[in-house]
Amino acid sequence: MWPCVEKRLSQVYKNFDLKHQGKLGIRTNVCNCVLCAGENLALQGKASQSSLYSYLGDASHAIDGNRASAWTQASCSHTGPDFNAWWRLDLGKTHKVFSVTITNIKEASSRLNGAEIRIGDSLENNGNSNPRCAVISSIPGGFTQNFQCNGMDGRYVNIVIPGRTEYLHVCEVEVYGSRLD
Ligand SMILES: [Ca+2]
Repeated sequence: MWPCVEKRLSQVYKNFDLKHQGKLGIRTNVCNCVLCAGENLALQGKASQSSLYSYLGDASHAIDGNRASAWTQASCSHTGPDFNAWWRLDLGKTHKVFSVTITNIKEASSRLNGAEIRIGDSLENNGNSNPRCAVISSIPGGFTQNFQCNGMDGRYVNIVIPGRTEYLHVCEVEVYGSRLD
């Protein structure tokens, strides 16, 4: 079902068993860590957002493979001041998502505080009603943070700032997971 992950897991089991035979508890931790890995699915997806602040903030800039985090580098997405502002990644088909990595903008980084990562197959409410992977409490300006989603199934990965009017900008969104087929 997940050939890439299974291959990686079997290799870790093999390597780890050679060094630590019988220490199953530690082995489990190693496997959990490996489940975070995989290819960045976002690079093959399509991005959209609730509105466009300026051409410098196109939604696709959050999946251009570049974590550059200064606004003038034109590698961040940027909506206008929307109520429930959102950014959405369409993976084309349902995937199993293990983690999402987000790079925050250098300037005005606190705008992302309280944003939610939502993953699922529905476009109801622009995808913002899909199951929640995580709430972003805060990411310092220019920094990157990883959020574990533990194998949530979904075609859409949303970032939404619920309940207030705010600009939403993200400089890179990386989605690690596996295809389901
Ligand atoms: Ca970028």
